[in-house]
Amino acid sequence: MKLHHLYLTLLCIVFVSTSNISYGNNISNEIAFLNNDNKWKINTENQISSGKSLRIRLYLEGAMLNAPNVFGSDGKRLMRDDLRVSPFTGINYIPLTDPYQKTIKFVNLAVKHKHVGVGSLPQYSAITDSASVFGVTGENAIVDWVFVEIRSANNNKQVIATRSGLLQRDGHVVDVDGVSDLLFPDLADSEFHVAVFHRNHLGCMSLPVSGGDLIDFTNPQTPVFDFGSTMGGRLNYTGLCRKTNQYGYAMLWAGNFNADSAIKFDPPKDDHNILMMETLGFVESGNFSKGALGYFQGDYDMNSKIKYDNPSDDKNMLFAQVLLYDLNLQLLGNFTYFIEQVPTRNP
Ligand SMILES: [Ca+2]
Ligand SMILES: [Ca+2]
Ligand SMILES: [Ca+2]
Repeated sequence: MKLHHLYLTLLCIVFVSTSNISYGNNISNEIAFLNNDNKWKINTENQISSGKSLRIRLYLEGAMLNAPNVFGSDGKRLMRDDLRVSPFTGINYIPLTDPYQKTIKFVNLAVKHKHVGVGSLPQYSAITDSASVFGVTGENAIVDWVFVEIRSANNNKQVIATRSGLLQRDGHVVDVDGVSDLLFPDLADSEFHVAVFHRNHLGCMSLPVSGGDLIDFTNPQTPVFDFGSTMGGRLNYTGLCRKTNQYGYAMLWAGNFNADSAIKFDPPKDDHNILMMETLGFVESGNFSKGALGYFQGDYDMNSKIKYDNPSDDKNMLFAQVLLYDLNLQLLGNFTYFIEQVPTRNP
């Protein structure tokens, strides 16, 4: 074979093999493609037309507990950011990568928070410039990671896109750069539900929105889904998607340590057990009242410490949450109907 024939043959092989690579799969044909190094890249030209950046705002009850008299530029109270700067050590305990794809201590967060589409890709799952993201103080300082699902407007059990984002002290949910609105590169629908979740709180879902306006879960007037009286018996969940605090803010319910869809104190599948396991695993034995510092599921008030024994312990906060729940009229410690007001998603 002559040399230029060999060259042409090689060229053909290269051409055929590259044309066989699936550029993007069906998830996101127009916006993501496999680069030569086999890493996903986003085509920024198409990103603008096919994706959506959403403005979402929410409060977590745990981070709002005992929040100081510090207010954002719009006059609303800021959550504490004790996981970013521990009041005990000054250390940041917030992970640099999406915790919803991992097991945190004893709880596999990926069981409930399953990514679809491009949501789990590395560029959407990692904080690359941690010094700048975690260096921000004030209203835009980072509180923790949250998980956001986009659900079909026609079928509120169907998840069509997901992202993990960062929560700022003023409640804004931002991208992994700590600043931008949360981008859903593969969201093409014009109407959808937005469901927000946190690893130790109960989630909440909006009614259908177009994404043009702020989706403000901190405002009790924002229309959200609840089961109403469809669960039968005397249970009426109307208005119980979120908890409203003394300042009139709506917040996600704290105490869901095992990251399922209910808040429970007594077995089985109770949240109390997670705090016990974390305590046994991480607190110096015989010194339960000292607690342990870090990024824990049983940290009800998100103060960077799990504490089992009195005083100001996470166990009693959980117990009080269950006892004082609006529908727990008999103040039962083993109340089992404290459930997340979000329909169970399709697998
Ligand atoms: Ca903000
Ligand atoms: Ca739970
Ligand atoms: Ca705590």
